[in-house]
Amino acid sequence: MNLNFVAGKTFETIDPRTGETIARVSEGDKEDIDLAVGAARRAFDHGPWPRLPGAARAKIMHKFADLIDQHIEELATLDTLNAGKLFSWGKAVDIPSVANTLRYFAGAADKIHGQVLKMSRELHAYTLLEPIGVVGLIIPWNFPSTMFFVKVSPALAAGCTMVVKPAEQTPLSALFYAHLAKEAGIPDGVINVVSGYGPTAGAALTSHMNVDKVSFTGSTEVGRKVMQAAAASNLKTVSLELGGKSPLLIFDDADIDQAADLALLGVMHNKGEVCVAGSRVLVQEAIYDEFVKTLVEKAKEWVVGDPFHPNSRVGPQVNKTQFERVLSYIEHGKREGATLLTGGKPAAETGFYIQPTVFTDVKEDMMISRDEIFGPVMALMKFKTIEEGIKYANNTKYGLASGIVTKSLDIANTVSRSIKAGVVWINCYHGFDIDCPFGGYKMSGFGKDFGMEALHKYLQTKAVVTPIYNSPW
Ligand code: TXE
Repeated sequence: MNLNFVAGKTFETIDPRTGETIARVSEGDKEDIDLAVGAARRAFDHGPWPRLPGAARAKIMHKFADLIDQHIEELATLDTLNAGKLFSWGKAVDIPSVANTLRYFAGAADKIHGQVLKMSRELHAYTLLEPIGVVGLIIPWNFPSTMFFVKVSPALAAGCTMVVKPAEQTPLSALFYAHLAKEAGIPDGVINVVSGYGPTAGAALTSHMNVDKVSFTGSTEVGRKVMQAAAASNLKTVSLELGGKSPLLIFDDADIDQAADLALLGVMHNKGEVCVAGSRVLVQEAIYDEFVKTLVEKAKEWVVGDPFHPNSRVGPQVNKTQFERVLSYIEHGKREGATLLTGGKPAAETGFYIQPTVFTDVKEDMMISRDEIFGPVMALMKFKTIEEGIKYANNTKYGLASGIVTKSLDIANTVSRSIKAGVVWINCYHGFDIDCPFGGYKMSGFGKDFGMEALHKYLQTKAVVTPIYNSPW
């Protein structure tokens, strides 16, 4: 952890409950990224981490996970203070899960091996899976802890060294994790955290000649810049987890109570600041009116309030920019002719709270149906046939997630094969597990986080070939 960056500059980080500054954080820039990449390079080329037996790396990762378990309350507090996330959820789910993410990948660290190949010529060959090298990990602000470990854990297990750039809105927990990494015995230079802004520190990482891979989570616009920077520098490999406008399809045979609960969970969870938010809810016409009635009633259960309060279900948007952005989408929705069923306004005098908002009469070409809003805003649409539902669901440039609510196995199987998205949740939503690959289709990006596919993003394959029987090859 380096709290004293080269230029000695700092930036403010705020509490979205009040908009007030809670800390000043060192602002890393290009020079600091250079130093961090240099440290990671030395640790990769000469240090112990990539050379340790997998079991030894795993042991240290387990210690890291145990330390997180010992600090659950502090870490959940930091993410609540800095990102407005629900404290009860952080304490019960987010922070314990990041410790388990480390343990999951620690379990893989000593099982990384290649294959013996069945060659068609008189050659003996096998593959080695080697760590890809120095990786740049760019983290978003909506899940500061989860996304930190979704990227750091497989990279550690693979034997990579890394430079992590947390989002400028939410640097606090990442700095705490850097401290715990040291305490756990992760050798110097393996995890380098540089807090700073995207266009400076982030861009320096993506265009650095000594970084071998960048794993990015953020907006589709910046994802494009990341690829351009990689192409223009050393052709480093890139994986991108970007935005979404995910559909939840509710069919005529659905249990209406369950469907309304899932629809609200899909888009209100984490105040809608979720890349997989089920922000387009498509309901088959026979149950539409009854569904809407139930939904509006149940929306009242999504209580907006201080994220430290146990009764709150919707905290504040992360900052003023996001707050204003969401409100401006709501205004667009009204102007475009959608009907506001509930919500639509700020929910408090201070802080960045927004009422859970539901629009109906939404048309496919409206902005609120096309753009990722990243707030507690649902766009409701009606469809007639299964084919029409599938067509609406796929009418988006994104393809991150989707959901289906039905009792029919036939519908579930047919529709899940027709939707162009990286995950289909049937009769559930946000059904995440670290063992389940997660990542987008289309402009939601490529390369999976979670699951063993994530480990392979941080590995590369080398073929080793030797002749047999005095073969001339
Ligand atoms: O994202 P950015 P923003 C979407 C969501 C949100 C919108 C804007 O719709 O409303 O993006 O959010 C770093 N080179 N998502 O502007 O800028 C930045 O510092 C390298 C969806 O905050 O993409 C931060 O660490 N890095 C998303 C990270 O990128 C750069 C989560 C994300 O910030 C950079 C976040 C650059 N030129 C926003 N510019 C998801 N998929 O979950 C910025 N960054």
